[in-house]
Amino acid sequence: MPAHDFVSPDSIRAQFSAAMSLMYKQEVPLYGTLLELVSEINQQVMAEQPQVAQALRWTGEVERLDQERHGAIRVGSAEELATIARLFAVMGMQPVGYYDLSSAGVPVHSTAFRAVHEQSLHVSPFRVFTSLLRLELIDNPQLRAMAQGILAKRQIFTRRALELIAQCERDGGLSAADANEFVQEALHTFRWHQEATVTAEQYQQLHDQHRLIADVVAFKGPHINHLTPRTLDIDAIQLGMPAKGIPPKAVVEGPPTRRHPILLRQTSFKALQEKVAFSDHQGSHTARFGEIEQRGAALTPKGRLLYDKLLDATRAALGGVPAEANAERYRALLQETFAQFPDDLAQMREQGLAYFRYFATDKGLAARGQADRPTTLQGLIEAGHVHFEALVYEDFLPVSAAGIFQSNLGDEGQADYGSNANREAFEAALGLQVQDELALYAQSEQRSLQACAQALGLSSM
Ligand code: OOG
Ligand code: NI
Repeated sequence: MPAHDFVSPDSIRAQFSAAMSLMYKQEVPLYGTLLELVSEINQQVMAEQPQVAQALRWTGEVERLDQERHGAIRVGSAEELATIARLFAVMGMQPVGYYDLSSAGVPVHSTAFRAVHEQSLHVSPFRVFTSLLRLELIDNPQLRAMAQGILAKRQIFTRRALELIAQCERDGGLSAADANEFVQEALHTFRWHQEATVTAEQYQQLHDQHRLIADVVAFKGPHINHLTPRTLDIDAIQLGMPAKGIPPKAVVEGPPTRRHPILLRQTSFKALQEKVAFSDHQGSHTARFGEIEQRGAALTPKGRLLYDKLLDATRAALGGVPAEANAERYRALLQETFAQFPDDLAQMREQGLAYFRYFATDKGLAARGQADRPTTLQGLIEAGHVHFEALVYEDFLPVSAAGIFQSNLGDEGQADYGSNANREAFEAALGLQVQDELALYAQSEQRSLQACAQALGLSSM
């Protein structure tokens, strides 16, 4: 088939993201309710805060907002992870970043599969936080062997999905008909299966070691455990959830409320109790939950260092884990500590704290031929020839992710695995190196500077 008859990976991803959302709405009806709330709040923000709406129009995010979401899965073996990477590659999703969750008492390490170029992200920003279970952190050798044995027997991909992945790798793409079929086949991997692959007693043993281990090992596949829409005002969501019958977790993870949001703020609601058919009798399992997020500026290494420092200082001042009892104090401490992080785009830019996108303004375009116009970036900005907006953060935060895991695993989910980051082992399992998210933001910023210079007829700025 000639290459021009292939559908773009970006459109396969957009299609898959929509199909996944539809499936999850059927599986977890509260997700549908949440989508309604998010849509109401987003419309309200767009109407009442024209500066927010205007910024989203500059960056084009306004067009991707309604379909923006991330999901999360947990796989059990290196083979599963490597094949998931091939499946996501068909949709133009690559592994970005390494997250160690062992230091937070969760025996997994993770990456985010997502598109990497701003044009692709514009078509579909769909991302999947993907965790690999670390059986090597389980100290009970019998249990480890049992888990390995169970995982070795399962096949989480349909035969047809595997064929289409191989075909895409061989030919360099998929036709529209094959892409449709691929989306349907790939969905099966992420579906909830009521039938467990283990006996009730095996489930209990796995569960006693860590609830997450049971969630990964006892089922036929890596069911999607949440799907997260993007809101423009997470505080309004947190306040609005109870009235819709959705009980939120105690605190919002991430930075505090700001005029100019940075990184990522997230909240979630508790997992569902679901009926499970073990190979011998009936039981139940809590796996799936809901989550909402608000995205803000991607930070430079300097900005990220400041964020991490201020978050650590807040937690140290709290003297414990944020929970129901100290939620209000945590919120106040966070707000107070983060007063040190400038809440002004121009200052954030001048201090090199965040990445930006640059746009030639009408005034700048009109001044193209003029000999006396400024030629430095700063000069062009001051003259109103160049406009800038923050580059949106496309990734995740390890401390927040740990908070999301914990809030859904319950207190018995706490365990101590020390600090065991092992990026090499993760990449060996993946069969690829994960990309450096900071380099991706820097490249995106650079491309926007070049395009801006070109539009203004300057060789550089
Ligand atoms: C993933 C938790 C992390 C996020 O948004 O930070 C996450 C999981 O529970 O599998 O999804
Ligand atoms: Ni999530």
